[in-house]
Amino acid sequence: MSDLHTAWARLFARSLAHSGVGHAVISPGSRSTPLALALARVLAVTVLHDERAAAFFALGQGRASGRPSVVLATSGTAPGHWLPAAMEAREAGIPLLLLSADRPWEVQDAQASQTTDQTRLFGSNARAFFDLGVPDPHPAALAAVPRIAAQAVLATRYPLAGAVHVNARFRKPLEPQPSGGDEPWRPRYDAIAKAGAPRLIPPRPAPAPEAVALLVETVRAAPRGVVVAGPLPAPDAPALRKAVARFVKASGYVLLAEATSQLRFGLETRMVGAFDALLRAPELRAALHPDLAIEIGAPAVSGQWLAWISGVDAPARIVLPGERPADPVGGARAMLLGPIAALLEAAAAELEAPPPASRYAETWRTAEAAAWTARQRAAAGRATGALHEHEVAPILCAALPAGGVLMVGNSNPVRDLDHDVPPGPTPLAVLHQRGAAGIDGLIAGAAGARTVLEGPLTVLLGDVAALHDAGGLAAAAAVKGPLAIVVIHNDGGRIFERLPLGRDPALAEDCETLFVAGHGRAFDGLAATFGLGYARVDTPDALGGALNEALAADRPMLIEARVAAGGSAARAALLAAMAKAGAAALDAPR
Ligand SMILES: Cc1ncc(C[n+]2csc(CCOP(=O)(O)OP(=O)(O)O)c2C)c(N)n1
Repeated sequence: MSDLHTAWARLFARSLAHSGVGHAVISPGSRSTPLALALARVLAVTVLHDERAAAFFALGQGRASGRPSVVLATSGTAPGHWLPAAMEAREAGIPLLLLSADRPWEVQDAQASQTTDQTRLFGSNARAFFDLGVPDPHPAALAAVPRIAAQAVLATRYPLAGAVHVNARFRKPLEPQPSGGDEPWRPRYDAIAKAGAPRLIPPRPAPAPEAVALLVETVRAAPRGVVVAGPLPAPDAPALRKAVARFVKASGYVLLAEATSQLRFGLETRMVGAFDALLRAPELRAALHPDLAIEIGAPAVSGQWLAWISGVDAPARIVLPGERPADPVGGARAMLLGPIAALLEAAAAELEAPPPASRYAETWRTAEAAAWTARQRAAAGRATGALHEHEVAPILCAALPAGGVLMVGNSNPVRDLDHDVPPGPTPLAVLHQRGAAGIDGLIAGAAGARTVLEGPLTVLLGDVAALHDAGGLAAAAAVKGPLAIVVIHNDGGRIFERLPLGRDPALAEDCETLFVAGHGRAFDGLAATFGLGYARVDTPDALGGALNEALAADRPMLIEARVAAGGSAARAALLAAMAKAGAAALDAPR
């Protein structure tokens, strides 16, 4: 009797732990038995049946920590549910390790139960694929196990971050066996296991001198400039904040920071948060036209910015996208790849003395101040006592404790944050799912993030996104609070009302039935099924109260924020008021 499969799985699991993996998310199944038992002995484990939610949960852990978690599932359709998380991991550059158990080669293509082709299941959505084969006592095979584990972990981050797939085959018996002394491979195995996994150290990317030179030269020739910060990873925040503050000071540029950039909150610098509103006014576009725009991170969420840079009056642009190219509208003068913070630091060092405060920066500042004042006034004028969609994000940000973390869902919530919450001095880490901009897996992702964070976490998402991730509520139920799941319930996908489609009266009915698709559902039953705290609120005060409760609770709580109808019209009016006030401020004597 030999217990090779147990030893093999333990060696692999221990090697993952040596290589920096801290968490495993396991979806129960038989074929994965040796790996489940092995992972549970060395890693912090969460068990989730829904493999789709499990992968998003692990993705959320990687998004918040920058370290890959391993997801384990049995053979058959189970690993197929990982695809959306793998796609997001690739597009957002988040490390994720997908470990599928499989049946041995001899039963492939033979109609064996729960058996299908799992090799390279994720195609280009996996950064790498490793076939671990069937446990094999050959010394070379044993020695390869720790190396493959270390290499798979490395591949989640280098050369480009994303999901990595490892397929591991097992023959029965799958359970541990009493070893009856028939294990000639054991001494060699023990030596290999004792040595641990090899350390694989990737090169550290440094900015290319010619990239720094180009940046410095271009900035010197372009005194009126902006830095536009789109989505950036939360774990990079400290280095980014320092570098951007230094660069903005040295260049005299204005920082246009979206909430997902990690720069909008907690950075005392020349900052503008209302640019998506301001760029709606043609006279502001003219007055604020820069000599140069430096884009950092993923492409901005702002529709107005994207429209401006793809139009005939597009500003000259240089893109610092990080490790992968990013210029979907085209036309950038240069793309400087590599570490954004280091590039900006190096350029700032060469730009030397800060230029005197420019008229250009002052124009932005004036328009910014006028826009937020106008928004506040217009919002106050709309207050009715009921809860309005545009009130949710400000109430939420006000309730977050210092050092709080906010995860923001796609569709309107990510835009609400930019439209409703001005930049401020309190630091706030913002987790986001902007890689492939799906509305899927957001609750599961937030639950995963909660397990690797110290403080409370709040996730803000729409009602359709919340229903889409109903399976994610099981993930929420698997973690401790405080985790506030705030669902903006406007009964359907209201973002579609704000698209040209939604503004065409001839398509009004189609928009409602085919796109908004109101459902009239409530969340109390779902919350009860999963044992989550629950509150339904429909006033600003009640929302504030529920948030305070959720942020102090030891279990996750779902807050169903019922907002008044007409949120899309209100949004249009608020943005128009901001743009109008910004434009009027240009003419006012200064
Ligand atoms: C996985 C996935 N399916 C579909 C979409 C397309 N989509 C974008 S927004 C949206 C509606 C979202 O509605 P909700 O979450 O209620 O937010 P709201 O639009 O009301 O802000 C849909 C279906 C998507 N982005 N991702």
